[in-house]
Parts: sequence; C-alpha cells; structure tokens
Amino acid sequence: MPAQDTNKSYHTSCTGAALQTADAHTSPSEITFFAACFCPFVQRVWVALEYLGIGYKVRDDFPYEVDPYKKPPALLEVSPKGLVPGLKLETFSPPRGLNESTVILEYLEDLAANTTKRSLLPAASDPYARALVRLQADHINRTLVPSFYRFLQAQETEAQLTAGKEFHSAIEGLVSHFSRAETENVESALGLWREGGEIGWTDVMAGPWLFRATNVLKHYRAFSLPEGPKFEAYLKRLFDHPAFKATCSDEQLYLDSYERYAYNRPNTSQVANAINSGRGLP
Ligand SMILES: N[C@@H](CCC(=O)N[C@@H](CS)C(=O)NCC(=O)O)C(=O)O
Repeated sequence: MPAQDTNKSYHTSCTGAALQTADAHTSPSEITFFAACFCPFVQRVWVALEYLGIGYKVRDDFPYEVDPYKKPPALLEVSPKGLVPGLKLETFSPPRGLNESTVILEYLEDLAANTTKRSLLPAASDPYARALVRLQADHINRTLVPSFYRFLQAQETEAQLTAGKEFHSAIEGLVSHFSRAETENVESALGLWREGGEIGWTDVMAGPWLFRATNVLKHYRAFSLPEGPKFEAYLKRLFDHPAFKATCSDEQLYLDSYERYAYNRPNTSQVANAINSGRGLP
C-alpha cells in the first residue's frame, strides 16, 4: 500500500476504450445513460447495453457523465437516491427514469428480448438454468461486492488480513457456483467460465469488481486473485470480451478514483458509509 493518502479525487470523465465508446454514443437516442466512469455498478449496465446492442446515448453535457456526489437535479429525477447508474427513458412522454443496476439489467434484458433478441440469461424455457444464474448473482450481490469494499476500506493490518481472506473466499464461492453448474451439466449457466462460452449475466454482475481487484486491490492491498489456469483463463476471456473491454478506462483512473476508499476518508460515498456502519449497501 502506498505510504499515505495523496488526496486524489475521483475522475469525472472516462479515458481509454471507455472514452471511445462514450464518444460513439452522443447521437440522440430514446435512452440516456447516467454514468460515472469509475463506478462498477455503472459498468454492469454499460456492458449490458453494449452486449445486448441496445441504442443509448451518454449525456451531452461534456464530459458525458454526472457527478453522483453532487446530485444534479437531472440525476435525482431518474434516480431518487442520487446514485448512478440511471436511465432516462424518452420512449415515454413525459420521460421516465430507472435506477438500480440490477433492475436496469432486468429491464435491458426484457427490452432486448423484444428487439435485438440478444440475451444475457439462459432461455426462459430452462427455468433451472436461470435459477442457477440467479443464485450466482445473489452470491455476488450479498457476499462478493460488500466484501470488496470491506477489504478496501479496512485500515488496520489485522482487519485487512481478515477482510482479504473474506474477499478471496467470496471469489472461491463464485467458482463453486460455476463448478456446480458444470457438474450438473447446465452449460447455459456458465457464461464465459466455459471455454467457447458467451458473456452471461453472472459475468456482467461480477466483472466490474473482479476487474477492480486486478488494479485497485492489487495496488492498495497487494491482493492477488486466486491462481490456477482455469480461473486465469476465465478472467482473460472476461476482460478481453469486446463488450467489457469497451467500457474500461485506463488503470490510473481507477487508482486515483479509489484512493478515497483505500484510506477510508470520511463521507467517501453512500456505499463507504454503509460499510463503515455495518448497514446493507444502498
Ligand atoms: N445499488 C445501487 C448502487 C449504485 C452506487 O452506489 N453508485 C455510486 C457510484 S459507484 C454512487 O452513485 N454514489 C453516490 C453517493 O454515494 O452519493 C446500484 O446497484 O445501482
């Protein structure tokens, strides 16, 4: 861990591949995506928009993004807690809003079923496969994501060791879910875990935190992801997937944007406050 907090702030505009993707989405569209470049919840939605082939535009007030910590009225209109991601839907008159990454994912999945015919979930004709994917997603939301923040915000060495183990075992838990689907021969619940597979719901749900484990947690907590050829090949397929890659900024953006979490600065965010007070995430 770097010796001390250098008071870097979060970035307010994406860089690298993510910037190119944002640049390509400035034309009018019925869906406006309220995003912040560093946010993993936003990245979930962004990967889904890209993969499902749904038309969207980023906000046209440069630099494309809303600052969720400043809570501009336009954001509060679509997301009552002032959290990104949000969608403004001009398919309705007057326009309507949607918030919550998982709810937005469900919405996009349903929308794509009626339009682009692409899908992240197994087919509706296979309820068991869909249930396995939902178990994977439940594990990600209730265990993997909170343990990421507990680890990053832990300050004392002992607390960091404990939280690091917890995050590590949360990843192993995800792998166990994949192993179960393999043992039960439910291929469509494996997403990119299967060689030759296509990106799926679980990859989109977990990917942003697995990615931040390779840069933010590596930098601030000297964290190493589980080793082994199978897991490493999975991560490579995930991070190299065109829809995922298209939403990634350069590494420095993440390191700068997460310094406030790594030093557990007061009032970093609603997520950070929830972790510090032992409450569920917002
Ligand atoms: N449960 C929400 C969480 C979204 C969230 O926490 N977004 C953060 C950015 S990563 C945010 O907007 N924070 C603003 C704040 O803390 O006030 C979701 O899944 O969409």
